[in-house]
Amino acid sequence: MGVLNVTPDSFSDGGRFAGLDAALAQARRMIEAGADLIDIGGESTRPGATPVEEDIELDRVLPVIAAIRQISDIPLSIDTLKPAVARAAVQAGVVMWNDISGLTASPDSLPTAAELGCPIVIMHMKGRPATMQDSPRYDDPVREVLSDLEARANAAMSAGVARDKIWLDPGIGFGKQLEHNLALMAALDRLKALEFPVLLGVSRKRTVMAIDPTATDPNDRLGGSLAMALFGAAKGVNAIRVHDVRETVQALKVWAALAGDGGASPSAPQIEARQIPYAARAIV
Ligand code: HH2
Repeated sequence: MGVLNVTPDSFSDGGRFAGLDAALAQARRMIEAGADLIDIGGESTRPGATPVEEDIELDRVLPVIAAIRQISDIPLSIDTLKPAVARAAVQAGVVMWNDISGLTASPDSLPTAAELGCPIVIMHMKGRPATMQDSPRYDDPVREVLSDLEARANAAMSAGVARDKIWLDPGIGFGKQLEHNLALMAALDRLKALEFPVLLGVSRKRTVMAIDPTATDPNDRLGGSLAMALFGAAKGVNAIRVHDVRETVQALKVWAALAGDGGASPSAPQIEARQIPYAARAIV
């Protein structure tokens, strides 16, 4: 899943793709680089971000959706907290709703998800972007995140969302410190065991800087992002949300070739890694 932020203030690429031409050119690059899905966002959710008004968000994302629909049939997802934005995006041709609040941001979120009938990413977030990194605490991060995600999936199904439309995402960096993120990465196979497809977003995140303090610039976090992406693939995640599509696709291809052709018989997670592109296509 390639990230297309049409925002002035996203943490790693804010302002770079805010204009229509730049956004379209970036979409083209990601498609050529092998993205299976493009996630369009019109509101930054970086730590400390302030929310944007609905009409501003719509003005940012709808022209970009329309322009991409003119040049490609690549599946698109909309990264939004707002049910009205999700609905307008789906009417414009988007096929997936990526909601970092796990359908908790508005009382309309659950009924809208059921009404739209498209795949939904339910991500775990503790708190809200403005304050989520103000010393988040967990007694047992893995148990708490998994049980929250399971509860949100159950709430979605009770509201009428079909089970096979639900994706889960541990929300790396959303109300979590380094030790929480590392514990969740190590437990991705336990998340997979809930039997929903899993999306992982680790690209250029502060977790990399927490391990390599020299990587203060998000654009200097590619090595760490690739390490986390491959680690997630080894644990069987079904899609990986990334800014650097070409580099990530290359890393996954080389790793899958090594896993498949290296002599030893591939383990179950390695076989799943080779199916990542197909998994995303099949479910969308
Ligand atoms: N991370 C970001 C935004 N949306 N959605 C999902 N499902 N999972 C994630 O990990 C995730 C997400 C943050 O990254 P980015 O979009 O690059 O930054 P910003 O929120 O500043 O626009």
